[in-house]
Amino acid sequence: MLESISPVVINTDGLSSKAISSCDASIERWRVADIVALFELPFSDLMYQAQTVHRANFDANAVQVSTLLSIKTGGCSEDCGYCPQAARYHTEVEDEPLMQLDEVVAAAQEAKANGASRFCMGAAWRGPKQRDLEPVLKMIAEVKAMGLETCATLGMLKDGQAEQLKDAGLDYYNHNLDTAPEFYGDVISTRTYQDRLDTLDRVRSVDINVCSGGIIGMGESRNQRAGLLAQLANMERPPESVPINLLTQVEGTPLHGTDSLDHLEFVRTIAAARITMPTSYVRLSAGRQSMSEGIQALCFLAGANSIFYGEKLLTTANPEASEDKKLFAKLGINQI
Ligand code: SAM
Ligand code: DTB
Ligand code: SF4
Repeated sequence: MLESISPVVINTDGLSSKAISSCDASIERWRVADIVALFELPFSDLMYQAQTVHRANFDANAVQVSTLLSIKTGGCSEDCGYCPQAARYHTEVEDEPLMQLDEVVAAAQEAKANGASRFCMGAAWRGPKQRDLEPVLKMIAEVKAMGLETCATLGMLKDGQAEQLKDAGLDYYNHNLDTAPEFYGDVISTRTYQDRLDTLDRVRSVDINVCSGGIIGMGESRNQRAGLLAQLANMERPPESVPINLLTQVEGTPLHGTDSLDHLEFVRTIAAARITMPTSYVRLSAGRQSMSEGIQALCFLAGANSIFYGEKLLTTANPEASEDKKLFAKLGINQI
C-alpha cells in the first residue's frame, strides 16, 4: 500500500481538500483511509462532491463513447478468475483466430457511423508475440486513418512493443490493475501486479494515453475498492481514462456465483473515482446490461463520462446502441 504523504481534509460541507506538502507540491497522495472516508459519506454529500469536481473539470452533459471489438477471442493462457476467455475455464466462449484486417475496418466504419469517437481493439492474449503484433499494427493504422481515436488492449507489453504501437498511431492502451494489490492474488496468479504496472510504465514512456481501471463486485471489501482507486490516483500521472467495470458473472469462471454487489456501492465507487481523479475520463464500463436506467443515470451524476457503445463488449452483452441513444436523449446527454 502506498504511504500517505499529504492528508485529505474532509470539510464540514463534505468537500475534501488535499493539503499539499510545502516542499513538493507535485507529491500528492490519496491515502486508502481517505478514500474509504469518501465512500462512507452520506450518499447525497458524496454525489454533491463528485458533481462539484466533475463540473469544475468537464462538461457535465457530455459523454465520450467508445466501441469495443474483440479482434482475438478466447483460448487465453491466463487464469483471471472473472474472465470467460481463459482457456482453462469451461465457458461458452470458443477460441477464434485473429480477425482479418478488412473485417476490423468494416466494424470500425460501422462504429464511426454510429457516432463512436474511439475504437478499442481487444485480444485475449497474455501479451502479443511479434508475429501477432504486426497485423494489429496494420489494423491500428487503418482505423486511425478513418479519423477515429484508436485504443488497444492486448495484454502485457514487452520492451519495444509500446514504441511500435505508438508508431502505428495508437492513441490509448487499456491495461487494468483490476483490483487492490491485497486482493489481486485471490483473482489472478499467472501475472503479478508489478507486471501490470510495468506495462503501464512502458505505455507512458512512449506517450500513449493510459487507460487503466478495474473490476468491482469480485468479493473485494470496500477498503480494497478504495485501494484500487488509490493505486490509480497516486500514479505520477493518473490514467487519462479509468474504466470501472462491474463484474459480469459468467458461468464456468471461478467468480461465477460471487455475492452480487449493491449497485449503489458501484455508484459510490464511480463518485470516489471522479473525486480522486478529477481530470480523468471515468468510464462506466462492463455491467451496464444488469443496471437499470436509474442506476446508470446516477453513475453519470457521480461523474462517469464515458461508456462502451454497441451490443457487445468482448464476449458478453452490452445494451443496444438504440437503447443508449434513448437514454442519452432522456438525460439530455451529448455524445462526444
Ligand atoms: N487480455 C488482455 C488483458 O487482460 O490485459 C486484454 C483483454 S481483457 C478481457 C480486458 C479487461 O476486461 C480485463 O482486464 C478486465 O478488467 C475486464 N474484464 C474481463 N472479463 C470481465 C468480466 N467478466 N466482468 C468485468 N470485466 C471484465
Ligand atoms: C475494460 O476495462 N472493460 C472492457 C475493456 N476494458 C476491454 C472489457 C470488458 C469485458 C467484459 C467481459 C466480456 O465481454 O468478455
Ligand atoms: Fe486472458 Fe485478458 Fe481474460 Fe486475463 S482478462 S484471461 S489476460 S483475456
